[in-house]
Amino acid sequence: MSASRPVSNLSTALASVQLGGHDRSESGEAYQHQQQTFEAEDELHNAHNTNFGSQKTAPPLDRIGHYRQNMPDSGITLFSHRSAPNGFKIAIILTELGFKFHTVYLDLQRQENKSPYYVELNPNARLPAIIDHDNKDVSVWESGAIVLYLCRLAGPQCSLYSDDLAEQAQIDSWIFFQATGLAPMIGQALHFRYFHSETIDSAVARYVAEVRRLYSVVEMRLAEKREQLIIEMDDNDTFILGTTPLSESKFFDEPVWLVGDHCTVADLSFVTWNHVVERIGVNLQDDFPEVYKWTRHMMRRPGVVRALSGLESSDE
Ligand SMILES: N[C@@H](CCC(=O)N[C@@H](CS)C(=O)NCC(=O)O)C(=O)O
Repeated sequence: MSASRPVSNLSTALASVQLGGHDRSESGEAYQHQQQTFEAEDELHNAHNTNFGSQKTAPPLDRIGHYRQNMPDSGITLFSHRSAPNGFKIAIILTELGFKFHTVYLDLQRQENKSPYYVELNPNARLPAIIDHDNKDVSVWESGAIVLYLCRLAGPQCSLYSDDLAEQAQIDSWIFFQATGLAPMIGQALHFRYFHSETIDSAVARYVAEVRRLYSVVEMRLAEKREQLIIEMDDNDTFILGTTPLSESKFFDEPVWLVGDHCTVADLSFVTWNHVVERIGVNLQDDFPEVYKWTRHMMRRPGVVRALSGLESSDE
């Protein structure tokens, strides 16, 4: 690990990342072709023991295969990418919960996510995925599922979850909303704005409008939580709810959270995505002021700062 320079550059590096599908590469054909053009690991055709079911001949050993032969015997491995919001989302949760983990950054230009050794871990060939070395090297994929796995792993007292079933259900709802609603829409908006082969204004407009609609759902929730906080806490005689602007309450800038009265994985799952929406023309400060304040509060947390710097253990 080299601890001297930040490797996270979420908003600027996104320009070089393909967020969409990859046509013929989905079949693995392009991956194979690509690997032949890179000389780096071609000599590593040695015997190896990674399990490929009934397949008699294991695929040529690439960087991921090699890593899997030499894995740590404790802690967690996170497979990520330097500009993947979903990968840093998991780094944040791992860091906040105090798990020991090691990050392997995949090279998407080299289609390392299509490596058979990676697809065996994550059949969807996307990032992130984790391996839990303290639990029979089980692999978990889909960022929402990873978040929930980590909460369970942390135990009933998990500081970022809840021990109340009703609150758990609410936290899970926001996690699913973020992973299956918001993130894919931002991904599509970025794709049509920056990467699509032709300019289709109506597609950009459609996805940006949907992102705005989804952020308004979050804004509404946080605004309700703020109103509730002010009603409960502001005993100032000069503050009259419904008459005095909320901005005059001393609780106007206090942190409020999606569920309950403390920060949970429901909130933290949004941080990295809130970072990139500026690139599709969504200005959180102007258009979604509660979302903006909420993001700023989360960005001040030491665990978030550390995870976003990418300076925890990595393979470089
Ligand atoms: N629903 C998945 C989405 C995963 C996903 O699309 N990840 C992006 C990075 S944020 C990726 O792997 N992109 C590479 C590619 O599309 O080839 C999750 O939440 O884990």
